[in-house]
Amino acid sequence: MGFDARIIDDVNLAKLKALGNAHVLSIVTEYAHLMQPDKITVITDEQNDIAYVQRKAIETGEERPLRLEGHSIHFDGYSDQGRDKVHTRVLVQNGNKISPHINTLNRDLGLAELGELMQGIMTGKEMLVRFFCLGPLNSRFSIPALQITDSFYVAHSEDLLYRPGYSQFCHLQGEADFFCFIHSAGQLDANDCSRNIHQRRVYIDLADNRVFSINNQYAGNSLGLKKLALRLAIYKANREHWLAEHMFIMGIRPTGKERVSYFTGAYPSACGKTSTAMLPGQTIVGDDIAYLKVWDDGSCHAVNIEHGIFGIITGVNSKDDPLIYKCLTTPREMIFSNVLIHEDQPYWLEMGREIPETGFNHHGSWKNGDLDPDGKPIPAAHKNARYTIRIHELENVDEQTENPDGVRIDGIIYGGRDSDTNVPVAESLSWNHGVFIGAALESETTAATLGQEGQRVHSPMANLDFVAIPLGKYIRNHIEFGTRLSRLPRIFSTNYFLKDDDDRYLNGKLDKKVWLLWAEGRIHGEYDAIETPIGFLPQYADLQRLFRELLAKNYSEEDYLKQFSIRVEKLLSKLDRIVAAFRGEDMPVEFSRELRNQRRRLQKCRLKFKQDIIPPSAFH
Ligand code: OXD
Ligand code: MN
Repeated sequence: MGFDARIIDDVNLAKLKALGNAHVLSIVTEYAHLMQPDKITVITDEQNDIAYVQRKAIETGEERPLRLEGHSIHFDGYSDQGRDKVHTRVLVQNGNKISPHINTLNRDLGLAELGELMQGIMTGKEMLVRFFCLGPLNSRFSIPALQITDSFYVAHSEDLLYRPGYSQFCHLQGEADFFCFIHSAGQLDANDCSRNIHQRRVYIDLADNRVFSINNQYAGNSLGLKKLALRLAIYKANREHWLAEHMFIMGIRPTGKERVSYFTGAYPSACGKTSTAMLPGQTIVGDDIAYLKVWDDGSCHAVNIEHGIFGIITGVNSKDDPLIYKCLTTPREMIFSNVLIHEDQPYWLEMGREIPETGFNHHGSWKNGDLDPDGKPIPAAHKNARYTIRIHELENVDEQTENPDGVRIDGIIYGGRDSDTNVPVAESLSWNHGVFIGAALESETTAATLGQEGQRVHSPMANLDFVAIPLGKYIRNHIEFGTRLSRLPRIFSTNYFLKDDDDRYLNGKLDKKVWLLWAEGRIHGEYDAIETPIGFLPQYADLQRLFRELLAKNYSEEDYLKQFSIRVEKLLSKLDRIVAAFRGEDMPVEFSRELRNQRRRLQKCRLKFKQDIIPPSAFH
């Protein structure tokens, strides 16, 4: 199969050939034949090529310029506003099931269906061939990634979010060791949104390190390097004994001390990963996806595989998020998605400013009170509206962000959206207990995925949506990772979302700073803790001092008791749910042992104290 000279000119062909990689050539040829674009454009790491993508995103109408220089708006279709879990499937051979929780499809059937749906899907369009690097350049963590797309918005977003990788492909010396993503937004409607949403498909082909995504634009579905690459990486990491995680990475810097300790944290989508990594006084390495490896000295190192943020904009305001707010309101290259546009300016929910009564949004022309075809009020902006920026735009970006060796990780946090069970912060009793805590993570669903919000779901390591291997294997990989480390990071749990009986949050938005600095202090032996059935809890006096020093807040003993008492019945019911959630999975014995021990400890304390809610002081 060769190239049709009518769709690729000599300049573009030369750029492809210069890579000296027959695998790339054959993939591009194969999908050009299938999708039949009018034109193929190859984008290298050259500034001219990159600028072309940004310019065309505006010229084609997929993005529209806004008032401030460099700002643009992209709209996804009204029913393309979150990750589509139903139509995202892992292709498996011979109808194998990976896990009851993972949506699979027979590979032959899936590929055949794609073959039909993708036939001629790029007719009349330009096919972009792009090269990126997942992770810092020239790093042993990093994975080259090939992206084929007909969406200038997708290609432009990836410019902001990922490092350029044409040079990395040259270093491959002809090898096939790269990930490959093939995307088409399909036909577009009058608003330049994907028209054939009913044919939206995201199929993951582990056998070929390839993901297909068609008839969609929402970045969580369309951008290969984001959540699609995470699935391929989890599969690869499991075979190669490292970890690919849904985690932020941040530097925690206690005031008045000359040190920084790096933490990673896994929280489900829209549960505070970005706001944690952006806490005042700390530094951000990444806010969404990290690769973790056992380093030569036996410690754990991690890199951010991205170099940008695709952040939820709802609730971002000048008081709570001053650094992000400043970025969003000053000139720079960035993309808003699914906010309200009024007189060429963006408005979003809970931004701390009045929102106009009219404008243009993800539904089209909008005025307050408009209803959608289902009779539901159309909000001014979508709750899952986003901003896309380069991480280096932020003042608090950590100086190690591009270090090819990553940063040494001393703490790992697992956090969910849990209104009634877990304490705000606890340290695990051991590595395996920490893995158990991560594996048992539950969270209430949010607008980041399509479907009902507020449902409690189980999400091991906040990664369930992306795990493409049996859950038992995934958890075993975490347990074994610990056995290879001679310097183990400590593992913590957090819960920012605890509520009282009247449905009011028990904590303020910034209280997380206290939890994190306590955790950091624990690593340096600065705080004693109370050993309880669920882990080590902070002592009241330490928190009281931290609240005063960090937030100038008077933290009362009454608040401490409400927040840190052990809710035995709720914790036991959670264990029952976890048992049910892992039914049918081949779980490692270490996990079963931790579960059994946790249950025993809770039952013992129920017997001993004969009450359901036990204050931490009872364990002194
Ligand atoms: C994200 C997500 O956008 O996890 O990061 O949905
Ligand atoms: Mn995420």
